[in-house]
Amino acid sequence: MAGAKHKKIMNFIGGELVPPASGDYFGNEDPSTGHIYSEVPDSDEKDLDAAVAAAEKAAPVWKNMPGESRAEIMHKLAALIEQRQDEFARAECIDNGKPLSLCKSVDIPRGISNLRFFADAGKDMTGESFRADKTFSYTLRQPFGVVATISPWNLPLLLFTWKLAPALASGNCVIAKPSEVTPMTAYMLSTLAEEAGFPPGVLNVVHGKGARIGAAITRHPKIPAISFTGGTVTGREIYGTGSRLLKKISLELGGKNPTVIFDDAKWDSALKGAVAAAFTNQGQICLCGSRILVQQTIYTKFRDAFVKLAGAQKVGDPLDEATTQGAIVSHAHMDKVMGYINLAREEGGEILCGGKRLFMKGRCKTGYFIEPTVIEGLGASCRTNQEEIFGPVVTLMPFRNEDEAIALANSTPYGLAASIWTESKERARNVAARIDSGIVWVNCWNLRDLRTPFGGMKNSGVGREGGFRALEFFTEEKTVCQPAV
Ligand code: TXE
Repeated sequence: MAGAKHKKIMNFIGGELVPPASGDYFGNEDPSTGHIYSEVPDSDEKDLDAAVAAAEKAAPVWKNMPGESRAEIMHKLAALIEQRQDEFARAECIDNGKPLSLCKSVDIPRGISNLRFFADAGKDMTGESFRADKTFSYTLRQPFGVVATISPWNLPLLLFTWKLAPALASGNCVIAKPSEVTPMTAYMLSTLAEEAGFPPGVLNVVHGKGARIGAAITRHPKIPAISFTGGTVTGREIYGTGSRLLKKISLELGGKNPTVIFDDAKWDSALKGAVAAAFTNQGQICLCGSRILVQQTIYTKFRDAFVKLAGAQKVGDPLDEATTQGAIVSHAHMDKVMGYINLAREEGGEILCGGKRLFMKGRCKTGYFIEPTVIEGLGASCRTNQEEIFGPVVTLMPFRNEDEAIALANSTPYGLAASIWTESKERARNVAARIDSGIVWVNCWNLRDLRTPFGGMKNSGVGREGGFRALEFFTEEKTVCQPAV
């Protein structure tokens, strides 16, 4: 139970920071110490009803505001966060356990650029026109009014804003639910909304547990569209309930992504790229490359070099700027990841490095750390190679030729991302076309142009986000038809 001395996070409803209607809170841990350091509102239907009522009231104001004015407010919010970048980065680091250096270089700057990008993109939304002998038609893209976003813990502010920004920019009022595991930076953002100029009710943040407030959002009759990022099991549940109620649902789910190394790849960049894809954010990114497929001709050499770099990762206090591997987000998640390492052993895998929970000295001695772990000797169809582990754990598998590489790459129920490393342009084109995933990186990993579509095939999701796709998701298209003159 959370103690009274901890900082209380508040919901943000109708322009006010408010406690949950029930008065109930639960504890929020710093995973690098395992200590509770703040309290999270355990919101329920009452809080959601209040948020929906506030959003409905604000909907005409926000919808009818000129796009330029909406963009100005969003830019102001981005600037306010930017002025407090260090504070946000430190808060994200403590809340999630990820290295401070990563929060400073990726999470917070990308959160800010999400707001800026969609503020501007919202102004460029256009319709189409059709002229025929007897008709002239054109389309309008109009906001739903009230929409919801549900986001996960792995990139808290980044994914919170990735959904919130297009929803707002396209003229909707939003009920945003951040992960209960990492609510802090979404809360901090909400404290700046009034100063940024958001009319009360346009942006509402309700905190709490997925099974309670998340499920309430999914079944709420006045929320016609929900954008979700999280686990595949949760996504399936939201899709089930939401689709029965004929809601529009966007799902960005898990991955089991291949990193494919051909023997003509540039050695250093392929090696470093594979390590970054494996272990960035302790492997807790849906885009991480957790299955490393290496052409047989270079397999042994690559394996040895990869294991050396994995072993050289600096696991430690996330607040230490030299740390490259921070804490795993929660005790429960650490147990899940350790469970998979044990499963890999049972399935006959050989642990080449790592494989254990790490106990730090000093401030982080009770924190949740796992050694970067590399496994070989497992077949493509075992559970270790089929299920999303979402931790600093990768497997290595050899392949002989392009066909075998593609078969292995496509051998899981997921299809989110892949990276391929080769100096042959023809091979890159060929393989990219045949891999079943929403994005294929060639000789790079995790580079993003925010205008491009983003999402997964198979169990990795439904629909595409990014650029105009996200703005389209949050709007209804209307055709206006009149006699041609
Ligand atoms: O995510 P959840 P969890 C994967 C990863 C991880 C697994 C489970 O493999 O081990 O998912 O993680 C809200 N109705 N990813 O359990 O539960 C929840 O409160 C409505 C992949 O932490 O999917 C949070 O805000 N909402 C991933 C959000 O859903 C519900 C990122 C995500 O939580 C709900 C995170 C419900 N019934 C985990 N239950 C990625 N693709 O980036 C939960 N939520």
